[in-house]
Amino acid sequence: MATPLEKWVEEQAKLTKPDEIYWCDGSEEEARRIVEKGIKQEKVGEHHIFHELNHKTWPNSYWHRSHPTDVARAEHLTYVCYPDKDTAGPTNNWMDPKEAKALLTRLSDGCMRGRTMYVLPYMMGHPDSPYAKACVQLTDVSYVAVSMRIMTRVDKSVLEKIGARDDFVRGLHSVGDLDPDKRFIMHFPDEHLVWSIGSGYGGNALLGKKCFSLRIASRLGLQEGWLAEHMVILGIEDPRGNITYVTVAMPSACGKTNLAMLESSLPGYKVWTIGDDIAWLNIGSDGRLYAINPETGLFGVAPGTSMKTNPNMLRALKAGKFYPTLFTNTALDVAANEPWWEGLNDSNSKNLLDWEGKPWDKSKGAKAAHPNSRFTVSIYNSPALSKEFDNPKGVPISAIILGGRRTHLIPLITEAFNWQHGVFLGARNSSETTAAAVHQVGVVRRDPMAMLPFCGYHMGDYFRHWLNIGKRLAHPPKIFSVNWFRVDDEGEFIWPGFGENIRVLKWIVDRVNNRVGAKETPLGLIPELNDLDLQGLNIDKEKFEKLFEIKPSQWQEELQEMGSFLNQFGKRLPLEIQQEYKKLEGQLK
Ligand code: GTP
Ligand code: SPV
Ligand code: MN
Repeated sequence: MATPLEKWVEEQAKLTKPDEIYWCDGSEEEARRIVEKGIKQEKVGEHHIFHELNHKTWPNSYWHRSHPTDVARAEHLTYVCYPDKDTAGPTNNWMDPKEAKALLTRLSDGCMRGRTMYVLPYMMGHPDSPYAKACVQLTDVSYVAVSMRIMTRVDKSVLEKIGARDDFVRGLHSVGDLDPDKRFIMHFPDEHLVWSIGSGYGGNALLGKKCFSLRIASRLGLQEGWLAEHMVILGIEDPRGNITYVTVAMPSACGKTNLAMLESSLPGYKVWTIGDDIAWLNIGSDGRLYAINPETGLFGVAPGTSMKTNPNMLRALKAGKFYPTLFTNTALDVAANEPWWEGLNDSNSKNLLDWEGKPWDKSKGAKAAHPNSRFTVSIYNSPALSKEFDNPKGVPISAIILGGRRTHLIPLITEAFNWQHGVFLGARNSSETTAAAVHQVGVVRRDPMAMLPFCGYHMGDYFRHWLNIGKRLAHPPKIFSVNWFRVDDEGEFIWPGFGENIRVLKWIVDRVNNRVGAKETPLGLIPELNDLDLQGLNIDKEKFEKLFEIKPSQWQEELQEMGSFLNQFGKRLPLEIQQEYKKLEGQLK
């Protein structure tokens, strides 16, 4: 008798009609064969899926260009499908599940003709972890198949784990004909199903990532009493050798990967990587919050990454330990056969192909690499990988940090007065939009807990869930907000960022360990001037003070926007959040 998994694969094949079905085992040898196929046979439009880069300088690395209309997450084409719209809430696109499936069935009929259907059994989380989930993704493109091997634990042993069970997580993915009018990323949380067609890019196509591990997992977390968050997990080692574990939520392209890989500028301090994008947070039997990273790879923004800003990332990209490393929509230095992007170095090469594969003419002013060009590399290639990475229990979290990209208003660092106030800090989080999703870049939008595009259900219920988790914690983490992006009158970033962010992390570690006091402001607690270690940093006092400036007159518009954003959650907005809002409004009058 066929198992539920076999039956499901057969049904999807009947609909999508691939030429062949290939069950992946997750081995390196297999990945090499799939990459080879992407170099020689498979295409995106006119060009092949992969181009082999110079393996002397960039070991095991390949260049990939996606379709020019398909370079970022498509939030406007992303839906969550519950029988009733209210469960999705006002911040998600919604479609009735029956209607959505009818539409997708029409679009998927024969969509894999002429192609191979790869069956990818994979785990999100370490297989021994009680929090891990067994999943299967189907895809018809080699780029997605090998990306999944980097980003998740693809392994044939997952098939044994699933066995005759029916509760595995399902993902059906096809690039279709890459027509943006036929592109949809649909979620059916009640069935643990993601169905995505028409895109081969990142979060639209690697269904274990944003689709399952955030949108659907956040819903599971609500039902089961845990949190799925858009967060980095890192360990901060201090000169005494103690390691403090923290998570950091920031919207897309706001610095999570950079924080996860941070090389400290302060002697004696070191950052250990556990995750750069997603954290699953569970309450341990000791009443503390424990975090695991369900992923095994880094899918990071290339532009701005250099030996100066993020040396550990460059080391990981050149390690070549785990096969393969991918570069998507960067430029190509033809003579050296190496990837290139703005900020990597001052390339003098006259022979660059841009991300669309066209000869690059610097004088025309266009960027050579797409602003959302990325690398995909195994976390096991990171020179700073924490020894706790594979710990099935996860690591105990002492601080939760929330951040965004704000050129004005938001201080460098603020500490919440308590958990409830911290949830409010998260609820009022906002950021200037980036190229990580298809939309206008650089406009301020509200982005609670950096989860606006990823919370798979009503955000009013989500805030309530956070408040409830806090009540269940005997030792709740302290909550902080950070902003590296405040600018001076000339529009230049005041804070040097990157490796210097360790100074802010150090203050957080000191606060968590009750080593320093803090100053009260209407927004929360901020450092006493002498407690933020600025030794060796060339920053003038006036500018430094601007990083903490709070002018009530400048806050009125912000308060209004915050208020109307929160109001849309209606009766589902917890009273506690309304009270915190009122308090802040009163203090900034
Ligand atoms: P996703 O993978 O989209 O979720 O994004 P992320 O939050 O991991 O973003 P990432 O670390 O890849 O950084 C995005 C951009 O922000 C890159 O261009 C970085 O160079 C830049 N960046 C990161 N940290 C800092 C910082 O401390 N200061 C400044 N000015 N820029 C930064
Ligand atoms: C993000 O956009 O937040 C990312 C990249 O981390 S993607 O995988 O495309 O979601
Ligand atoms: Mn992300």
